[in-house]
Amino acid sequence: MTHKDILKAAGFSDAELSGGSLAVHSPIDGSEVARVAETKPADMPAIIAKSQAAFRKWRQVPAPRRGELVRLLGEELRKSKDELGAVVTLEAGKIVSEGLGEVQEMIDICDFATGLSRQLYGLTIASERPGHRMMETWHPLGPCGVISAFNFPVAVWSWNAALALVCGDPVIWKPSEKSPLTALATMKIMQRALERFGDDAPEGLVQVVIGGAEVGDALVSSPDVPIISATGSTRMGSTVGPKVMARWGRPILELGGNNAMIVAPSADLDMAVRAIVFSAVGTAGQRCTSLRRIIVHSSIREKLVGMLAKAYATLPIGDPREEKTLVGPLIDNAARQRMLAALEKAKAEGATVHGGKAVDAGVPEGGAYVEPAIVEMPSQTEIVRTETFAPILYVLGYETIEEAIDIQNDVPQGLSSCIFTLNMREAEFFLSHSGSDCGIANVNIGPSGAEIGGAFGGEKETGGGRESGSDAWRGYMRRQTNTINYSDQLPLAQGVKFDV
Ligand code: UN1
Repeated sequence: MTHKDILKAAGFSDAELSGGSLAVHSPIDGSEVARVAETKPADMPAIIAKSQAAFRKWRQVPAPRRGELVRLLGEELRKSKDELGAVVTLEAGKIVSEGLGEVQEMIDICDFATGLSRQLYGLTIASERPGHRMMETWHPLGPCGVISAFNFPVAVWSWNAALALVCGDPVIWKPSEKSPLTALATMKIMQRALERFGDDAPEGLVQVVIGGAEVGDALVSSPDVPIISATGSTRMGSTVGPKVMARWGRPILELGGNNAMIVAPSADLDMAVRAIVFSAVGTAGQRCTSLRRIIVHSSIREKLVGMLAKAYATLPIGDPREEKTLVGPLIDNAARQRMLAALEKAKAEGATVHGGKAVDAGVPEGGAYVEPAIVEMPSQTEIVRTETFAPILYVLGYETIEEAIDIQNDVPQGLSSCIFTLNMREAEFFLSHSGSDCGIANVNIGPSGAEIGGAFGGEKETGGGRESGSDAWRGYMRRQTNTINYSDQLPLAQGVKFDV
């Protein structure tokens, strides 16, 4: 299928794809596939006002009914899985199964949120006063701005949107400027769900805004958008977070990662190698959760590096639409330049680099293809502590498990982590309060490819936010503590006497 056919199949008309001011390029071959219209910054106040008006209606719709909308979205996504997955491949350069996997992640969170719509539970709390009852009620909070990144152009929106919608919050989505088409294609699917749902859904319940910093800033700065869920770089988060806080909004931040795997002497190395390769080179190393560091016991370091070098030598790099391909392109040439520069820096810091060259033969012309790199480091230098969004895997050695955990934690980021070991003491120590300091810590499984059922996010420069499963829904609601007196007395808490 040509680029045009893919976009047609996703429901785009020629008019939608031309005449706009934002040029969209496919990382597959660097070609321009569309020029989409951008939202005027001057229109943002009206868009936000529409969302506020939708909020006043939507919060009155019972939560299980709100869940029905999300259920329908899940149904529509099932029907359009192939078409949307293909747009993800076209616009983000993901291999076919990862493009489809991303849509599956959307379907999964819709199922999760539908069930959740009947489970927005609050506590009942024992009151210290006779004839009193205490409880917690969870109420909708208001419009939720979602700022998403190119690397998970649709799944991350759905984690936020599915929860926000069942929680009673309208959604305004600002996708990455690099991936507006996947967002617009998703909105077409959302529209079909809204039409089937009927009049209970107010106009403006789910909106998308296309554009750059100015459009994003309108959301970030508006006190009428109480929740801002932003995914992207730590640099972006360090501007967005304080701005949202300064106007007393609630930021949910999912920023950079620098995810490590500790490989202990007892590790099942065949399994470890499979996990390493998937998480280090999958999505061409462009996941927040991509594996960036291996911390391997010195007794098995040489053996593991040998096994990895062998596996890396067979990696099919190329057109992500071809079934055999495992490593597609980087998002653009600037990303490739950043990778090459990071490798140069690593060399200057004492690295031995395997692979990591630009690939131009046997791949579509115009795309930024690279060989994934294995980089042996003498120690955890500055470049190792920096997140480079590319398939670079740094290898570090260790002697004791305490040392391994110190190295693992000694980076500014705190998203995902894992250990490969068959030693129960090591595994439990890794998961303990003295172990990994990350939001995600796994045993005998890589750091990426998390299921939607768990809370997703991490500490330190990762931003502290949690999205997706578990009780992440609480981030989209306001908690109200209620004390009810059903007695004919007015006793004060803490036994205070204040008789008049
Ligand atoms: C991201 O890279 O921003 O765990 C999200 C994973 C995916 C989500 C990654 N479920 O790799």
